[in-house]
Amino acid sequence: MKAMKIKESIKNNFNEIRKNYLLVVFFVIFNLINSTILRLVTVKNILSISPLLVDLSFLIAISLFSLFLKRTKRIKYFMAVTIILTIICIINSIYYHYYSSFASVSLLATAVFAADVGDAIVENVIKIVDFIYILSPICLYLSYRIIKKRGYLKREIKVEKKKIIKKVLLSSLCIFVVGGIFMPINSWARLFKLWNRESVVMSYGIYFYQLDDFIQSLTPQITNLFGHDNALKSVTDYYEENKREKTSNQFTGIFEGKNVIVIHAESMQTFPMNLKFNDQEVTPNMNKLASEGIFFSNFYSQVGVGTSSDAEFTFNTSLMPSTSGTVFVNYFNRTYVSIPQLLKEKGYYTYSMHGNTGDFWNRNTMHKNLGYDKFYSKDSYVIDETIGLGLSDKSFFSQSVEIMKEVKENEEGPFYTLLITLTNHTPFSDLELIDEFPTTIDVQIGNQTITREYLNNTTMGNYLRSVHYADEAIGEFIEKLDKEGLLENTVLIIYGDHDARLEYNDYNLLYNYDPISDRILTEEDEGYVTYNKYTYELDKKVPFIVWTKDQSFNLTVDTPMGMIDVLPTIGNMLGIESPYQLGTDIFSIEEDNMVVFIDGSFLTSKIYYNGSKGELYFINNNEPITEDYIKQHVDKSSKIIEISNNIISYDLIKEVKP
Ligand code: GP9
Ligand code: MN
Repeated sequence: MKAMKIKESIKNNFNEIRKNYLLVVFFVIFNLINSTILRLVTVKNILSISPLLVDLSFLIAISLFSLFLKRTKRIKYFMAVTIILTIICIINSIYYHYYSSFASVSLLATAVFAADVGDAIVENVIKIVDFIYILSPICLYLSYRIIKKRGYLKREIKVEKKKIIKKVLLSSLCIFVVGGIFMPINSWARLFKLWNRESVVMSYGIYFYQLDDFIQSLTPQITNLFGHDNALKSVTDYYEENKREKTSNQFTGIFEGKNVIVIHAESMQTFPMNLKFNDQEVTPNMNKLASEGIFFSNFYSQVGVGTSSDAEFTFNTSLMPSTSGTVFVNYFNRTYVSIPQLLKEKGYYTYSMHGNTGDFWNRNTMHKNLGYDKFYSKDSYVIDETIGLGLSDKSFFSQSVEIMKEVKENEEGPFYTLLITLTNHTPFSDLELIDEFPTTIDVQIGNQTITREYLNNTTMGNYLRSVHYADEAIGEFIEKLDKEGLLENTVLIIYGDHDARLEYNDYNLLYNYDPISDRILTEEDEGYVTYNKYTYELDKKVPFIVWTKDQSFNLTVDTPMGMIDVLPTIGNMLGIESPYQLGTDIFSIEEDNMVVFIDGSFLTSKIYYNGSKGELYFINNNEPITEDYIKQHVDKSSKIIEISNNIISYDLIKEVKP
């Protein structure tokens, strides 16, 4: 009997909606299609029920506001909301191609830089699929025209607003709760922490994610009101529980008092260092430095959406990038302890050089805050050769040597300088000034030698050609430094700032192209090189090299290492340390090291753990892994991100004295 009644009421409600709220139905359907397409092209979890239900409940809830408008006016409301939701889908679709994450309102402040990397975005990031979403407002409007023509909107219906509001809110809530049942346990925590944007969209859909992000983007202003005391306690306790003993090792103080030259190598990854084409190394100069110096071959940059600026920040402070916005733009006014400051206390003159505009990533302000005495940006250079984003590396380095000569003459004491390169930046398409670097492959078929195009004129081939140029520029730079005596009593440090944002298929082409059959091998083929989403992540390694003319080390360190470990590691060599450093001196590690990524993922020498999907990838199969090992590392990676975020968001270096 009860079932009959429920069935009857569903039928009546359904008829009422069909008769009186068809426009709402179209509004919900077309926006639901958009959010589903977005998940299809990004996190690819289109069959997941929870985000679909949460999106549905969100759309039903916001359709409620239309009730307060005359029926003939409602289309304006629905069109306005649909256009906003469509723009959210388009922005996130484009953003995901480049960052493999979702856009944040807190990044609006960095949108000003988009113009400078415009070509990179247009050529490399925007894809046709990003504009499918536009169909949604168009279809909604066409549907409106059809039902209007049928006289559907003429009849004014008497609604008991209170009753309808109750019904709509109740159904929206029920749908949300049902969606919640299908979510993983930790998805609720992730809604609040929001470092793992992918997993939030996978559970809650894009609309609820963006609402959550908007509320959280007010964090910098709000948290100082509410979360401060908890954050202060968590950071104080952390440094209490993790007191760093003074350790020393064979590298302690070995570079104390030496000049320091740091090269921030744009988009330089490690895998090209192992490649040769037609008997030519892609990176002969980096390879020489790596073989003579200390080469950290299992090194990751740990950047978030701040890319270059995140790399600089973590390199200099041994803190993680911010999970909401970027430090250089949103938290530039906080107090930090950084390498330039620490070296200045030891009498160094510290300066930075970069051929791009000084406002890019707010460097004019942030470099001062990091303790550089001077920042030479675009205005300090003659822009005599432009490639890609700006001044070419070869011209930048050549002009920088002149600046360095002048600084050496005029400034007392040792110097610390950072040079940020630019040419090797996505989309690697401005190549006319870059020498050819054929990535062809010869193959013997019968008594014929055939040259296959292989990577030529592909994204991977263009990237390797651009890397070869960047390596040549570094080689020329070192020669000039040596000629000017600027390598005497000097240590050279080179790091890749982040991966080049190449796609999975770019790597698969590199590893699985078969010149004999002139096609890409698949898992069924003999000779197939296993390439999956985890090897793709592990390939994002960047080089970290420490080299001096005064001494050969011939040392390769394959312990997993992150940018966060740089200050502790080179600080030990230079005789400096930050009381806030969250990383570890790699030469003081007894067993294994853990590299934490900004979305909660991490790797050790045994496993890679994907924080978004909660999945494990075994790097070292012969080592049994316990549940406890995983839990310990998951907790530790969350703690590192939480403490670093708290220090940055609440400006706690001013208050906490470890
Ligand atoms: C911009 C250059 C590149 O000046 O550092 O920045 P990125 O796009 O790599 O963050
Ligand atoms: Mn960069």
